Amino acid sequence: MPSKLDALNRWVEDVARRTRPDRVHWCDGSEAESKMLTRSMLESGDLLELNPRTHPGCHLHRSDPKDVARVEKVTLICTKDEADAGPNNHWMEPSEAHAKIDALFDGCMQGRTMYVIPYCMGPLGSPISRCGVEITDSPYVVANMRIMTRMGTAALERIEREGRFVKGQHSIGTLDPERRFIMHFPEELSIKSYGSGYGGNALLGKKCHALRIASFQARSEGWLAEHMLIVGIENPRGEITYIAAAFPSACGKTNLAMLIPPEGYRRDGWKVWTVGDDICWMTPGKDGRLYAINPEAGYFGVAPGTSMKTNPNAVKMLDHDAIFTNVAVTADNDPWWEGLDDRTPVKDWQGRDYDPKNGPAAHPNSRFTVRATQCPSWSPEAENPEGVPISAIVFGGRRESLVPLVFEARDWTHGVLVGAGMASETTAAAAGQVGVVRRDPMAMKPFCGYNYGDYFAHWLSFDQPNAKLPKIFHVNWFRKGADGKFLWPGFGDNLRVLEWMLKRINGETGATETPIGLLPDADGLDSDGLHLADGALDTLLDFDARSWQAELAAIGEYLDGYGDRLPEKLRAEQQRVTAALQQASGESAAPARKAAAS
Ligand code: GTP
Ligand code: SPV
Ligand code: MN
Repeated sequence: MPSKLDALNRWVEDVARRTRPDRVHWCDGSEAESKMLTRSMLESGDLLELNPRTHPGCHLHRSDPKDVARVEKVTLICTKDEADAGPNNHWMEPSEAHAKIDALFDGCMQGRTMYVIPYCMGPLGSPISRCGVEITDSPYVVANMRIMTRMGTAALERIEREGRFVKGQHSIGTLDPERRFIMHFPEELSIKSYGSGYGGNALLGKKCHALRIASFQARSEGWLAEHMLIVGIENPRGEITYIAAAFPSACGKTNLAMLIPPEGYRRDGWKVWTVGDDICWMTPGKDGRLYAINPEAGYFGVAPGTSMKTNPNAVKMLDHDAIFTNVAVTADNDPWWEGLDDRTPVKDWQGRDYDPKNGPAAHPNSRFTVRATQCPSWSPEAENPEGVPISAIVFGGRRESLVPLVFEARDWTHGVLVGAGMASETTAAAAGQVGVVRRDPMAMKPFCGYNYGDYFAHWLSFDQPNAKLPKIFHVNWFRKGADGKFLWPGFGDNLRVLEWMLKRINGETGATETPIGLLPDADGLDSDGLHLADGALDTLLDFDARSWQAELAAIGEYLDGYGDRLPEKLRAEQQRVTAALQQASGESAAPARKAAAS
């Protein structure tokens, strides 16, 4: 009798024929398998044991020094028609792409084991979840996929029932940056990645499947696959409101998802629940609201800057059963990174004796991999097959000037413009220059699997008569003062901003209308116990019509790049805001709000 696994078996045989591994291992996700893999990686040096007393079950992996982040210029979307990938993506014609990468895959697994990893993105019993199979020759990838996804026998059983899965083929190859490609074939629901063992390049369930392929599927099926955290905010009355937030890589998603309320708030009974820290799949429910699941089962988080002060939940979840990649180590063989504490490491991320002359001890994109359930604020709702209802969508980026701490979009269409016009300073999460402001609509620039023009139209299409859509906000934790320091304390104190959003959602507070959206009134934000510099709050909530005119012009020019794929409605919205700004700056030589230097 033909089985729904026939297609899978045939594909695995085809890949093995091409890559010629010594062995093929089907991963079952068991404890015994994990122990066996860890043992062999300790022998090969792929993993190093960390202090078993302070960090039982924790290991360090040092990646190749030229393989430490996502590489966008070799990340390709291979659609038949180049226009379907859009100017936001690097594109290659599918048959040319297959030929190029298949040549690299030829014989590349000789002497190695080929692992077959069946996985499920999302709770195993959720109708929103999707399965995939990753083939890889990296045991480190297997160990990470085991933490980051529901991997093994149960996923294989779901694949057998559904007969449907995303095919992901990966080899570390020779780790030569010149022979590296991360290719996506959304029309074939497949991924081919060669030449990198790092994060989003190699753990194919994450950015490749759950964002690039999934966003493409989501468009045709009427849902959204987004680069967003999902967090539940519990107020003193015990009501939990769920928020999804899109910030670009290394701009604060993990931190916001695990926030610990400031002391006064804790005393009053506020609590934060972590559903997800990086990816969110949202779909309209019968009641018209958007329901979200976190397709992942673990966190692949940025280490530097994580401390008992900034993110105590993260520090607490990292003292057992975690993988650390490219961090430094202390004399006690504890993992260490800049910002953790005031100890001095002995070895840097490359295993050299630590010398500040060589730069930071931990790589700026060094990361931890850990099971979601290890987080003290982990929400059991992360296993809810229906997902959680989303009451607010938050966009945000790193902007040292111009952009206020928080504002609210007037409606869904305006919110889509706010998301589409987002920009942020680049970070170490991707190879290339750091600190350059670039447009990063909905924090999806590196992850949207199709033309952004079509993507904006898809977002706009959710505005249906029966829909109960979330309110849309924009935040900026990263505004700096004249002294170059952040004006806002951030981290736990970000709850003050979330509280304002909740009040707006519940109609419990007014707001100041401006052409860019609704800003908190002077006394709108609870700043009790905050020790802000003189005038800091004014600057943080400052709106300067003239500077925003230039920003809207830049957004208009950027959107024009999508030509006739850009929805007319978004263009009209940009023009509406532009006209309002023109009027505002004409009306007042001195802007309505106190303008502080920024
Ligand atoms: P990816 O995993 O790359 O998608 O990143 P992310 O968006 O989850 O970013 P993460 O929360 O790991 O934060 C990245 C860096 O920003 C860390 O060094 C944090 O310490 C820092 N950071 C996070 N939140 C804040 C904040 O509210 N204020 C300031 N100043 N820094 C922050
Ligand atoms: C990001 O860069 O947004 C990450 C890390 O979350 S990676 O998995 O490498 O994409
Ligand atoms: Mn991310």
